[in-house]
Amino acid sequence: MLKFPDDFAWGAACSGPQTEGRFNKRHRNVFDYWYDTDPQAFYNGVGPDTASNFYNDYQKDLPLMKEAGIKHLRTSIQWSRLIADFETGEVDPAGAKFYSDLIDCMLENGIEPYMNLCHFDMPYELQKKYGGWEDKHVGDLFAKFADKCFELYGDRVKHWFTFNEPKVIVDGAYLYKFHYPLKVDGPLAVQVTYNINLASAKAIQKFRARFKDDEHTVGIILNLTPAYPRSNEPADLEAAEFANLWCVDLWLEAAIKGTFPEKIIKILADDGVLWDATQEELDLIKESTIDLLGVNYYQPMRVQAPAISPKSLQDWMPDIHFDNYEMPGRVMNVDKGWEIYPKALYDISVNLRENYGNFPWFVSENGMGVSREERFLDDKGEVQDDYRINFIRDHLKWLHKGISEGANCKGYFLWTAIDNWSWMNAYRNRYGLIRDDIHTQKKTLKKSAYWYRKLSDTGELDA
Ligand code: BGP
Repeated sequence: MLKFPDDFAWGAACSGPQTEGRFNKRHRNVFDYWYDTDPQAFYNGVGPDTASNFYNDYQKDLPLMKEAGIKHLRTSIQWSRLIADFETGEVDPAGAKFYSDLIDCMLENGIEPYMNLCHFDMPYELQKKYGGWEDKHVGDLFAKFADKCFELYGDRVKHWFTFNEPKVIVDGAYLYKFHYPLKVDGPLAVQVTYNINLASAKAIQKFRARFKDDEHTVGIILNLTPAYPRSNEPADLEAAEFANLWCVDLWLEAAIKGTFPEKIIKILADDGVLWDATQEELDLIKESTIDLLGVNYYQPMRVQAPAISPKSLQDWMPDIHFDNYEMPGRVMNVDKGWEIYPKALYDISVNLRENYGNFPWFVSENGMGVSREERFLDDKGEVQDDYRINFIRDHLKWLHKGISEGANCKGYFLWTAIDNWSWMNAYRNRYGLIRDDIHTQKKTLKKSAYWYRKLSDTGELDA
């Protein structure tokens, strides 16, 4: 039996665009627009229209989450739902009321809200008019939206986050074509990387102006996928060093220390693709650091030296510095094609302890997506998801080891509470403690929900 600290936060994470459905929304985000114009780009042609119907169902869903032991819930406020006019920041009354009622309902159910402000969901209008994060002005508009959220809900929401996995916006929208606007433009990806960090700092500046107490915290949620080299050959080590700098440390250092790693600045400058930045902006980033870090972790990166290839500096892509490789013998989640490597959570805890002043953090996403989960329904209609229980247990064992060695980890939020819609996978990968039968819209606790409830009630892991 492993015991977690008494004040350890047990929770789950989800997001507005993946759960609410498009009901009563004033504006479209980029995914809504993309789905309207090309539904077949989405798995089985299923888009975000209904999602888990959380907009209509939250009063029933939250008590179910409570039953599953979820005491903290991270979701997001959709910019395209809350705001009527993006330039002025004027709110849409129905959107404002929805989030207010939702927060009240969470609190009534004893679930503490953690609110995130961007879960990949750029309003389409801003993408069209400015190119979204390509234009620094959109960062000013984002800060205006953030400030509106702080003003409206800061009395009840104490923990705020500017972005979820901003690196995925860069990867999906500007490098590898899995998020709208589906561009492949390395130098632009570098600029967007900077612009998002700047936008986060601008939102944090608004937060600091509004909240002077110790109770409110602001943070960012980063997907930390540590890169492990294929071998100890210098070229492989160099590839892993670049991958860690570009994918992990660039974001971590900007958020925690307000600076960018000198090594990555040098590499980008040598490659001729360093972002455009002013001293004033860099000063703002320096003074607008976070209080609490959210760490999403699903799988590691396995990297090797890049193959000699026609990739040239003219077409700059981060890939000129590293290639991914498939490590023989790695443990795979067959359904998802993702590697399962729980020890990385421990490695992350060591990195944060040794290189980031033991900065406070929590696991803001970790979970297992399984397809065709109806395979595991028993005759009472309960999903027997022992694989999920094992997955969580294995990750928590390593996390516990990190904590026992001094890691400043404050909690564990599972992805996710109720099966939800996702960008490319729609409803293929089921992650929830609660099953959503999308045909009948019936929601039922899975076996893992009862197990998670016991864990969160006692803080004891049956390891
Ligand atoms: C993370 C995202 C989540 C969620 C999860 C699972 O990167 O923050 O929004 O979707 O991945 O991904 P998927 O549902 O595509 O399997």
